[in-house]
Amino acid sequence: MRDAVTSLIKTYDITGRYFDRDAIDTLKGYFESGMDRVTVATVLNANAAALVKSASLALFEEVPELLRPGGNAYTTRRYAACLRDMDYYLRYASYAIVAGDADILNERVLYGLRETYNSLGVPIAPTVRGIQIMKEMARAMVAEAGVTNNVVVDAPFDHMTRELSEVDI
Ligand SMILES: CCC1=C(C)/C(=C/C2=NC(=C\c3[nH]c(/C=C4\NC(=O)[C@H](C)[C@H]4CC)c(C)c3CCC(=O)O)/C(CCC(=O)O)=C2C)NC1=O
Repeated sequence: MRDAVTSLIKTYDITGRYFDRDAIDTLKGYFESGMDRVTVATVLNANAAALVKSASLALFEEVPELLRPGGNAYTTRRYAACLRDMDYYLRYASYAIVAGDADILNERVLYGLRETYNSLGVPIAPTVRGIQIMKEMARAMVAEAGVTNNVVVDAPFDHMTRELSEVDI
């Protein structure tokens, strides 16, 4: 698992180079946004349960057939699995925000996920929509806490969206 700093070191070490201008700019950007990252993680931690709950309600309002017989979130067990997945996405997003790197998402969340979803018939499009709804709600919450650096908030949610949506070849 890598963060912004270890990723950069790895890149430069492979070619045996000292940090150049670009590397220094990357490091500066990471450290300058450091307090924002910590604030965002704090807000997400404190509001995780409420955020998952309201995001899932919004999702089921948009896609009500998920909860109907034949829908993938139908039955208490699958409903609970769906909310648990949303909570995974949020918790790992908070880690990735602090790390400033998507590596943890690739390694712990996304690896093999599409295959699992496909084999269980979990629909990807509404899952992605759920991730986007959490992003929008997270943005609003952190804005109230004074953080307007949307890039920091958006990055992990958008990364998961991109990777999950990728079409099978
Ligand atoms: C930490 C990394 C991690 C992730 C991401 C993860 C996801 C994950 N979600 C699963 C199932 C599931 N995921 C969903 C989710 C949904 N169904 C819907 O209709 C909605 C669109 C959506 C919620 C937004 C459901 C309903 C199941 C159960 C499917 C089934 O067993 O039939 C499963 C299959 C095993 C199980 O049921 O626990 C995995 C592995 N597990 C992990 O360890």
